[in-house]
Amino acid sequence: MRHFRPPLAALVLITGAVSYEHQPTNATHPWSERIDLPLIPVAVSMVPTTGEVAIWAAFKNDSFGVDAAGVTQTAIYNPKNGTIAHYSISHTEHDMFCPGISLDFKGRIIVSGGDTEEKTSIFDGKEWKAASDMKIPRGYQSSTTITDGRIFTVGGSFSGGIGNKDGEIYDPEADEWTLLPGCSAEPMLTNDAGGIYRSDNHGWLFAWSNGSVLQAGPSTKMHWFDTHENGSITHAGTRGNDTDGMAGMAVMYDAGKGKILTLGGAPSYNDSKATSNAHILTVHKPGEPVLVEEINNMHSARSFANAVILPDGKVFVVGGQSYPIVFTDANSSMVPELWDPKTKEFTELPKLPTPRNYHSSALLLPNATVFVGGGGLCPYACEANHLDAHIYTPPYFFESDGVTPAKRPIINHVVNPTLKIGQTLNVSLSQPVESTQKLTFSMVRMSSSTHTVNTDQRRVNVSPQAANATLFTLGLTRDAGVLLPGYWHLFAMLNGVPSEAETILVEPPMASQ
Ligand SMILES: *[C@@H]1O[C@H](CO)[C@@H](O)[C@H](O)[C@H]1NC(C)=O
Ligand SMILES: *[C@@H]1O[C@H](CO)[C@@H](O)[C@H](O)[C@H]1NC(C)=O
Ligand SMILES: *[C@@H]1O[C@H](CO)[C@@H](O)[C@H](O)[C@H]1NC(C)=O
Ligand SMILES: *[C@@H]1O[C@H](CO)[C@@H](O)[C@H](O)[C@H]1NC(C)=O
Ligand SMILES: *[C@@H]1O[C@H](CO)[C@@H](O)[C@H](O)[C@H]1NC(C)=O
Ligand SMILES: *[C@@H]1O[C@H](CO)[C@@H](O)[C@H](O)[C@H]1NC(C)=O
Ligand SMILES: *[C@@H]1O[C@H](CO)[C@@H](O)[C@H](O)[C@H]1NC(C)=O
Ligand SMILES: *[C@@H]1O[C@H](CO)[C@@H](O)[C@H](O)[C@H]1NC(C)=O
Ligand SMILES: *[C@@H]1O[C@H](CO)[C@@H](O)[C@H](O)[C@H]1NC(C)=O
Ligand SMILES: *[C@@H]1O[C@H](CO)[C@@H](O)[C@H](O)[C@H]1NC(C)=O
Ligand SMILES: CC(=O)N[C@H]1CO[C@H](CO)[C@@H](O)[C@@H]1O
Repeated sequence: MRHFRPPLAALVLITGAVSYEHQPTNATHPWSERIDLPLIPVAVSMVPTTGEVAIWAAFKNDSFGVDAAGVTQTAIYNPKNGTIAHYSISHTEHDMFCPGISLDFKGRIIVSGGDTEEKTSIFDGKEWKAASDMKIPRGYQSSTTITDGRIFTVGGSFSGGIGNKDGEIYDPEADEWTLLPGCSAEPMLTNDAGGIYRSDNHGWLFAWSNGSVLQAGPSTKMHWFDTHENGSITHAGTRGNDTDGMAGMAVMYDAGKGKILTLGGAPSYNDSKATSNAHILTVHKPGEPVLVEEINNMHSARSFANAVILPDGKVFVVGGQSYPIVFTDANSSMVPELWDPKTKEFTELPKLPTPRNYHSSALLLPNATVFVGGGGLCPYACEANHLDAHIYTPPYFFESDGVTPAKRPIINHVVNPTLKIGQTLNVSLSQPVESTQKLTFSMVRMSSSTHTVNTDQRRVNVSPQAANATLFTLGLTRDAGVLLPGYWHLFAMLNGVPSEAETILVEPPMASQ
């Protein structure tokens, strides 16, 4: 595993290795001690090629504003040994606060727009590079990698002027953005009290089969974007009786079955009452109406919260405010919840040590724990700044007494960690599986998180065929709309206890892309 060693000419290392030891946790105290960070983790992303976590804020560590020079404060966190290195990035001339983020099929982090509204930057695991400008400058847009490996984006009136933030698509191999005039942002506008400046923000985008992208929210009206030629839009139905869910959450927890869980959000971005609404969406073919099922609400109403899909398919919901007011910790929802796809019910979890609201982030780590950090980054000095994170240890790590560490399976070897769509995956475990034990596998796509948006995250259930007690063949879908190109975590689960992840690269269907 390579360590991050950027060329000194391009980056300024501010603080070097700071290391943290972690005390043991248990089911009633699942939070690590506070990890102090040199900046607010407003945006976080797995670095697929190194297993580290890239973190960034704005041109300042704890505040934002007009940044003519285009600087970004970043850090690289190594979850294996707790090392944190802090860099100031200026050579890309891109203040990457409030961007679209997507991980591509080479493990690169593609960051578009935000404070420096037209810029694109790419982190390849070693260094940040400047890429082509977008055709339409934007901030608060969402972007998603699609089936052929290109990246679609739409919306984003937070910066670069208000309105007309139609879709465009980025080819990372050609380093080229192309407008999709048929993918207007108009149909996805919410009725936000803040007007269009707010109403095209943070789209809930899900790449699906054949170059399609479902926009499942935050507007109650849902749409299909088709990215072929000049692009087109088809209405996909209304999200039941839900309200507009600005700064709510949507996660594809079972991509093989087209299942999406949508949660909370509020009719308006700021100064609005959040909901605790929960829905299951079922996606069929591109262009077809999406099936909507209203389920029992969350225990808490939440805007500016985060939802993280765990290896076992449960969804960890953390932070947010019942009455969202940006840059405050008022009305914080301090009790996280765990949603079970089998019962479709939420269970409350031990309380958060720190509020995690506007500008917080959350990310599944390769060892099946969850990074939860940030909040604040006000344009002025404020009390809601949280230059820290905690690691959450889910209940599956403990026996039923809640204290004894559960025995984790160990993936010994993956025969073919780089695979093309349609191939099988051959995996061996370190210990034979007994007939009384239940072995399952899942793949969770490596992901990124900022402003409640994580379009990279999704999960696929994988059923094993046993060759013998240690060797298994995993049959995978042929649909790149389900098994989206890019880097994935592979987890083995023995009686529900996950292994550490092995890294799998799913290459896009066409070799040229
Ligand atoms: C943490 O791991 C990285 C990568 O393996 C290594 O370069 C670094 O020196 C380690 N830091 C500490 C404090 O052990
Ligand atoms: C659980 O962990 C907390 C915090 O480390 C500790 O105070 C408590 O004693 C532990 N509980 C048990 C039953 O071990
Ligand atoms: C960011 O924090 C570091 C210390 O962690 C400090 O040296 C640096 O000056 C800060 N930079 C800005 C722009 O806030
Ligand atoms: C997982 O990694 C985090 C971050 O280093 C650490 O705090 C935690 O103890 C680890 N937990 C397990 C169960 O491996
Ligand atoms: C993919 O979408 C395009 C454009 O909508 C359509 O012409 C084509 O038939 C679709 N292909 C498949 C395999 O569905
Ligand atoms: C795409 O749009 C351009 C410019 O409006 C037009 O000339 C072209 O014919 C369109 N292509 C298709 C396939 O509709
Ligand atoms: C909307 O609410 C009505 C009345 O409560 C209910 O009958 C209907 O099933 C709901 N629609 C959805 C899609 O849940
Ligand atoms: C958010 O709402 C509060 C309460 O009305 C108001 O004081 C504040 O200025 C608003 N902030 C923004 C950025 O709209
Ligand atoms: C995986 O194992 C199956 C069954 O043993 C075999 O047919 C296949 O060739 C193997 N694939 C790879 C990539 O090793
Ligand atoms: C399973 O098969 C592999 C390949 O033939 C072999 O190396 C391994 O020892 C076998 N494991 C068991 C438990 O039989
Ligand atoms: C809707 C709601 O709960 N609003 C509360 C938010 O917090 C402020 C300050 O504590 C209260 O005054 C509101 O009632």
